[in-house]
Amino acid sequence: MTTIFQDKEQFIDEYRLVVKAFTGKSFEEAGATDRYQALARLIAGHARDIASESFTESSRKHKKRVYYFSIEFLIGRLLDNYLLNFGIRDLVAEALADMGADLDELCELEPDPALGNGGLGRLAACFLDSMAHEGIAGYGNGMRYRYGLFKQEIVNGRQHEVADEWLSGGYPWEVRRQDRAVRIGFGGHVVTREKNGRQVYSVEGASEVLAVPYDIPVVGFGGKTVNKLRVWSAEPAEEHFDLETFNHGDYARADADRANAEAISAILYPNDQGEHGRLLRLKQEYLFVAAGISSLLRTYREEYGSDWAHLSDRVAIHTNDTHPAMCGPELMRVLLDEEGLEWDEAWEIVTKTVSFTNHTILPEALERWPIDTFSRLLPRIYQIIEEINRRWAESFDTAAEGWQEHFRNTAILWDGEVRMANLSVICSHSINGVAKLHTEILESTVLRDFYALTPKKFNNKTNGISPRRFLAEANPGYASLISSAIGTGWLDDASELERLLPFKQDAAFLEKVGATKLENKARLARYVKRETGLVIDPASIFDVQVKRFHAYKRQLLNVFKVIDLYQRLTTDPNTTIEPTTFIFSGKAASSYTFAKEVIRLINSVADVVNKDPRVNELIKVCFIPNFRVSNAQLIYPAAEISEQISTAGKEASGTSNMKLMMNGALTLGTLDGANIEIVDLAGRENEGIFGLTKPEVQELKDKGNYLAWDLLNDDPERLGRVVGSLTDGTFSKLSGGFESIRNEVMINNDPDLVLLDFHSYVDAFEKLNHDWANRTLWNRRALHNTAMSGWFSSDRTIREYRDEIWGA
Ligand code: 8GP
Repeated sequence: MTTIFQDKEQFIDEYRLVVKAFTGKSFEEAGATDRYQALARLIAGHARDIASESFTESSRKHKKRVYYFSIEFLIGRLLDNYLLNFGIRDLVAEALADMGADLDELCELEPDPALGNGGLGRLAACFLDSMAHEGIAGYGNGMRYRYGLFKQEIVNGRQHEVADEWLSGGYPWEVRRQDRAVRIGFGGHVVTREKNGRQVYSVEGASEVLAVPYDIPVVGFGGKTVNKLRVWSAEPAEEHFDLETFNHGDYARADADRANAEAISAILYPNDQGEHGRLLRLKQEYLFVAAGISSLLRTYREEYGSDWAHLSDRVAIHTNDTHPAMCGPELMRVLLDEEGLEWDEAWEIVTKTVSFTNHTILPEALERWPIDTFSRLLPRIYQIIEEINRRWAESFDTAAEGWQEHFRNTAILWDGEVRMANLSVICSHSINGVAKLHTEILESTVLRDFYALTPKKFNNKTNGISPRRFLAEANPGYASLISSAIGTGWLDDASELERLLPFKQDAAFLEKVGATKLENKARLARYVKRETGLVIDPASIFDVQVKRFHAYKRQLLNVFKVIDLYQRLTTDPNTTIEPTTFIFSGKAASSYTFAKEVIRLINSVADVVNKDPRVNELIKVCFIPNFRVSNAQLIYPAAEISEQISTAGKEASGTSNMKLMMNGALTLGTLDGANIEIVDLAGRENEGIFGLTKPEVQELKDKGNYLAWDLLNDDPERLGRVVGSLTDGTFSKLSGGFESIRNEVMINNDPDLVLLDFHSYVDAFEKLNHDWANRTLWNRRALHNTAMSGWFSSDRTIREYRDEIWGA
């Protein structure tokens, strides 16, 4: 463990100096926000010192550098996390208490950067954490969105999107690196010249913007390695402030260049549905790719000169989904046009350096760009892609039967579009999925033609999560209980959590497991009360589904269960249930109407159920607005039931399933994504598994005879009543009925099989719900889940990437 302060006194001295330098005030005079800012600056300063040592050390040892390209990094708050990773959380808390301040209160003041949508973005952040922990010289490369995604507010049950001004108070963790800014060109046309008997290409007439990097330190647990995350901001390449126009009063036009350039890094697209084809998004993708490649090559040149043949021995470029797919062509462009390499030479370097992870099989999420738009915005990159595509076509044996079919499925350019997934695969030496089933689906369906050609390129890397952030930091009570039993080694090596298994027989310990859960539930209840006014009972079961809203994740199935329970409790005296609070949280993409309607339905059901004295002692429905890393850290530790109920085959992995498991929740889930591995590790008897399996879903599709109406007609009492309630006024008081949801289920024939899985789901829920009555048995299963969750540490995942993909 590297200590940055010898003792409290040293910390206090340094802290006072920073407060004074930063605010001009003494610590006593400074307000809470200034105190937070100064504390973060102090820690960030130390982190940067160690980062430069880590960098020098990796140069000295010729460590391979891993660049993780991701258009999202959902890093969450950093102060608490870095204090923990530096091993000084208690020291700083005590020192602050001596000074009359409270560390938790200061941590609460940190803005939560909204630099991601969901799973993919948070995974990237856990990977940074684990790369630093494993001592890998690993760097994030992404975008600095001024307004991030959006802030979600709920008005009359509906989601409203508001700009998230997370940077407005200043972000103490970042440092602007003007000296490393890169000019990025868009548009123009390709010019060809002859030079020394060779064709040389360049782009003329492009309009340029400046990509300016901001560096954020990434502190690994133990504090020995500090890496960095570099995020790019778009600015005008030249100051073109038009004074004359300004003096005529046209202020907006006077600064139009700035506004146009800055638009590129203004917002993150919530692009999980129907948001493709936006020019600004394509600009974002190229900007962070081109700037990142330029920046890493500059470092390489400084260390190794122009020894390009060995680039792949020293550098790995990992592309997180298809958003950085232009890494391949951009690296080709630099090697060909700027460094003068021949195509074959450059291509070998590129394909040995670049690797690719796919995160979703949903066809609507696979990126495609109209060739027209693409080639106009990025003419030289397009030309290179054309050549890659031409050579790809040429590589087929046209005498072989069925080659046309293989080519059609693998071509990069097809039907007037650039297919980014195929581009990513062709440019990469490794392609991985994010859970066992997901990788199998990639190999057998989505990318099957590629798999047939180069099976060795494919591999699985089941996702993971940071045990520091999602157990130690999020759940301090449980974490210290665990450490009291098995020591603190699990923070370094989460497989040590298995040493908790013998404590399953220790009744007193199990009681403490239950007691920490109860405290966490009380903490969440206070947060909910503060944020929404709703009172929820910590003595009830907390049943939790928190994730992005998407049809395949089936929040609708969950709310159908709640409606069914509500209807049975109010009509059938034989219905029994342990008191339960149904907790939902998550954002829907702003243009995703169906998902937003499901949010409105949940809030409308909440409005009715929570006000109905016949049931509101037994069930409550709670929607927590604006799901983000910081409130996620309050929700996971409070959960008893983890809802992971996607239609089998649709969820690539899921990661909230792992976070909830580690915090001792039991999974109520389908055999989908990483749920399958959870069951393999923890045993089916410790979870609540239900529903169709992937092969069963497949069989149903192949037969093509599923009819939602049949199910409804067979079960008017329950399913019929649930579906009927969408349009009969039961839940329409808040803001109207739910015809569109009913149509999705009945007219669109229930594409996500909500009705089909309904009964097995409700039965599995009720079984778990009744199991809760025996608290000793329940706590034993909870502890068992935590004990078996160590394999889901992102440290394990990252070691697999290191050994099997990056060779770092
Ligand atoms: C998610 C997958 O849906 C989830 O199953 C998986 O656990 C996670 O990635 C990490 O691998 N996919 C996305 O978040 C995603 O595709 N986001 C795009 C909107 C950018």
